[in-house]
Amino acid sequence: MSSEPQSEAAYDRMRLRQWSRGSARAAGIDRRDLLRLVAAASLAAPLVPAAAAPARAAVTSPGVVKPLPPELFTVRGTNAETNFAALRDTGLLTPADRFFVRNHTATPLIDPAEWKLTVWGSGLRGGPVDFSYEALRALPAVCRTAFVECAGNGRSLFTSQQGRQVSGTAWTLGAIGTARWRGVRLGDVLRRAGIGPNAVDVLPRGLDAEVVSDGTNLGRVRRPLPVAKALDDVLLAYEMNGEPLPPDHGAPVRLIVPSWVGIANIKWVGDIEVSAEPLLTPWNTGLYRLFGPGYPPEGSAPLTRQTLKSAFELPPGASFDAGRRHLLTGRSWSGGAPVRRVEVSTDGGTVWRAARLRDEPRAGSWVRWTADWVPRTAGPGVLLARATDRSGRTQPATAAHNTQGYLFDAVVRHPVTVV
Ligand SMILES: Nc1nc2c(c(=O)[nH]1)N[C@H]1C(S)=C(S)[C@@H](COP(=O)(O)O)O[C@H]1N2
Ligand SMILES: [Mo]
Repeated sequence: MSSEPQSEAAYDRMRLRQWSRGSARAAGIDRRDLLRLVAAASLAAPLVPAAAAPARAAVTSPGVVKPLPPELFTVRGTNAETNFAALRDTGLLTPADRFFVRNHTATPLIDPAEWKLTVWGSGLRGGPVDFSYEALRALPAVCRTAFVECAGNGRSLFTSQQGRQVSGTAWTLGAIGTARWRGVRLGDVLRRAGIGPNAVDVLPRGLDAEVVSDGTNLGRVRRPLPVAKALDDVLLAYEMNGEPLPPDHGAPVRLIVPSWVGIANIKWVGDIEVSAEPLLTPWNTGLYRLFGPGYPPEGSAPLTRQTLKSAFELPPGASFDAGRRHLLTGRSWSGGAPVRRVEVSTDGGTVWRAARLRDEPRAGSWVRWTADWVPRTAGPGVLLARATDRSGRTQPATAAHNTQGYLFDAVVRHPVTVV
């Protein structure tokens, strides 16, 4: 990979130096509003305590088009979390009917015939270039299996497992899905648009409504990508699992940024600014950085790769018959490297044994695994799964706290009942 987190951190320090000298640009937002967001992000006091927003089944969400039956989804505001138990009978790929939805506002309905993508900015050799849907589909197509996972996936575990307050959507572990994406390389489009050697940031922007947060208009959803990542493995995708993209997942065209935080995967993309100067938006300043004690006042570098997690394909509190053999199933994934090993504990974390991996581990994807279990005694129990990836990272016992609850990576204690 050409863009490691270290180089992104170094790049971000440069971007922030330029910002303080006035040479990094606040793209589409008032500079004072941006500074206010950064200040608010470092406050430990949560805007929406996860504990005050318990998991609650609902059938509709304002702004999600597809049906959200409670056996498949838990609705959280404008978002829908996949119930992990609903993945048990699915393959490696997550069917669109059970793929989580994270909407800042609402799903727009866009006619591909009316749609176009405009590429523009100071990092191009010439003026703006438009691509129709037809023109994009006529470019060489590539396919890739990749997960999309919200940076805040697992956030509620900071509260339920570690007793800490965090702000944001109270996801459990279901803000992730894996699909086979088909589209064109972003790099091909940028080269056709005439990207120049001075380009440093690439800023895709969604066509969904402007986001208003605490009375501040943040503008439309947009987050700069360093040019090195944009030219590496990023897709402009128009198909998901062999079908045209569904409305909720970005139709007609979205970005797929393998292994990176979900916010990088801009849906309903309408324009892409290619900039010769570093860009700052709410989504790489006050949001999607780590804030709190131990982090600088402006937060960590913007988040890039996802972390390491595991989940059982079981509802919370699932019940098992004592003395019978059960097949436990689950999935593990990492944005850092392919998963190498998964271990399971059925006694609260004393004894660990290897789970059987059902997939060839691949970067940017998850692996399914199984383990047998014969519970002996009736009563409450806890199941644990712990993954290690090829970079050598193993899920820790506790996750490092940050005010917005990003990148939860600790081993999750899954409650069960033996009857
Ligand atoms: N235009 C636009 N793109 C967006 C978002 C959004 O609200 N608007 N949400 C982002 C976030 S935070 C995530 S986690 C992913 C979720 O993708 P999905 O809804 O297809 O699962 O989309 C990202 N892209
Ligand atoms: Mo997200």
